[in-house]
Amino acid sequence: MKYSYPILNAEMPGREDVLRLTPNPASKDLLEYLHQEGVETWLDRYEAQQPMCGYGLRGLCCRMCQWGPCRLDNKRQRGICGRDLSTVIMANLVRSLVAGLAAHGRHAHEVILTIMAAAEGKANLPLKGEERVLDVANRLGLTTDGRTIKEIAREVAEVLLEDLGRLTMTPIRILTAYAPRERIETWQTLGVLPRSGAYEIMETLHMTTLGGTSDWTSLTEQELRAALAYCYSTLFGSSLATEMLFGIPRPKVATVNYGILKEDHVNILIHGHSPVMVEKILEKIRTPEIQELARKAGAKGIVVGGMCCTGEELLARYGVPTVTNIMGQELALGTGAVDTVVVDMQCVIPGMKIVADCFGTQVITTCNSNRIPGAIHIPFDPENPEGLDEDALKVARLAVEAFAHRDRSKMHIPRETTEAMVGWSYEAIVDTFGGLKGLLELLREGKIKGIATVVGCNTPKVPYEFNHVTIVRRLIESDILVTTTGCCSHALLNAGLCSPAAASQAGPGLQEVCRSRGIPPVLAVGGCVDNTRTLRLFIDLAEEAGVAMPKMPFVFVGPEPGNEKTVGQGVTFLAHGISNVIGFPGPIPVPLPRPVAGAAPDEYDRGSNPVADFFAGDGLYEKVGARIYTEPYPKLAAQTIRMLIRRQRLALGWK
Ligand code: BF8
Repeated sequence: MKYSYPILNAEMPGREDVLRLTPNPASKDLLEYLHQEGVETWLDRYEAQQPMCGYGLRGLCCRMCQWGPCRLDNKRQRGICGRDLSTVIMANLVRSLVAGLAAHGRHAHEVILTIMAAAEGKANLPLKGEERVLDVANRLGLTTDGRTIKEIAREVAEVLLEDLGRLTMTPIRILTAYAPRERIETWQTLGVLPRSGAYEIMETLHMTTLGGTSDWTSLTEQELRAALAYCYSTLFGSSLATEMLFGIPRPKVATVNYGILKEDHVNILIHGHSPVMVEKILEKIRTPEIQELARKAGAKGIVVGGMCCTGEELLARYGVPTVTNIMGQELALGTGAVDTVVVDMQCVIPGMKIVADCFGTQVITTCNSNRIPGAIHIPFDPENPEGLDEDALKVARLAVEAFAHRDRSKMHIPRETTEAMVGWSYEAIVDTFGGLKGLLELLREGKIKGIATVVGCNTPKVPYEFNHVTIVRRLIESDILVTTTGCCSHALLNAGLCSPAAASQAGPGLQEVCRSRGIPPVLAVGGCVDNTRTLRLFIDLAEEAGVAMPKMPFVFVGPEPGNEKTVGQGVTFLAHGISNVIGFPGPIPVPLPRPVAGAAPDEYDRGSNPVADFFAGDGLYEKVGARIYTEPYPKLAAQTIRMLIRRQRLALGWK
């Protein structure tokens, strides 16, 4: 590895490391091609940022007022206002968690308002997820008899909206409806039950501004409180609302990877997180009018490909092929074969537009929160949804018309395509195993040793997608079933690990389980907000086993942490008693072992700081029964996960 960071006890890759280790040949091919062509990507900008700031890397820079910025270290243990080191680290952490909460919250808000518009007949959208509407209504104790599905959906949407924005101390109703009793009691004892997503954002910013709390432990409590708001108001809010609108996904076979793009077809990429407008755009693309328009433009057909979480929504529901994730978005456009990219909200990096401009790719933005200079803007507004059909048709027309302007001399499409079985909603997983009892039995008898949910973003701090794929290969070899979402799932989909054929790479127990059911050892459950599907599975399996969640053989793994949204995912699972294994040190100083002066040469002080000790030692563990393990080397990370699962099984008396 090219860049050594002794302060983190870790290294970061250089260009050669990325090209050598990135597992998808298509990514390597495009990274090399774009470099040769002089097209700038994240890899160039990442190298230009080296060496990175040691204060920022460890969360030691305080920028929460205009007295500073203050950089803290062993010599300067307080900022100008007197704020101490641990308070600065925790304030930075909890602020990034609520930034992620805000992002998922805005996503949930759009989908919930769309349900209201659909229920009131303002938007031409059928409520395809009747099963989910009734299920959530029943859990909330709402009256369903004698009411239309639209009336019930409207009332459920009102509850979801209130959970997002309530300011009074009424517990989040979705939390009360879905969280296990044992956990609710734990959170009540800890005093970390949240009010709503919006309230916890306000309270976090309030607590951490100049002259706010100087007790870092109160920020660890706020971290848990905000994570629970993040989980039950924004993740559940987005995931359940999307299922109410568009239905619960079911397993299906699809083809993914860069090779789905075709030279002689119109190629349209959809990108972002909220699937509302793209559902309509997809509907329009499939109409005879738009298909005919493509033929007239000289195309043999239309390919729609997905990126990031919007891509995963369409993949799960309709088998629409996906191409790549956040760090692949520039590469996908670098094929020179994309006529239009339609983006909604989040994880759309500005670098994408730079590459789009190099290849003449048309960019269409559809969300007022995510504007890009030079893009065509056709926004969806759920409070004024009447124009949705017309706008979606406009986008479809523009996307197809762009085919005529493509510069064919610049096309470079890798040939790789990969088969995958997708659509693993909570219900699909449970049904596949013949109910919770069936899956629990496989866990008890050890054919499946444990379940790891391996999720999250990419980061340039590890070789692109290398940690995701290496860890998961090792886990399935050890009979650990994997669920996945987000950018990680794109890496695993493209690596073939979500195909039933990947059963051959699994250990004997998992292999038998997969082969007898015709399923893959890695289940792609959807976009990041659909981590709720795995969480519900963990909750219900623990309940079925009659065991508290922290005792179950489950692990949360984030091999390539990147976005602020990822912080809340990890803390959500921690709050439920599920330990985290993280693939690169987060913004907390890493305790570094040092020889003890005057002692024997093999005697080391293991090093410590209060915040790292809290998360990785006993502080958090004593509160919720889980801790964070950080391991940047993926084979060692897999070993840690296996060790955690083995320990849990031994304690449960499962062989
Ligand atoms: O929500 S995994 S980079 S795409 S934040 Fe973004 Fe991270 Fe990718 Fe979807 Ni999730």
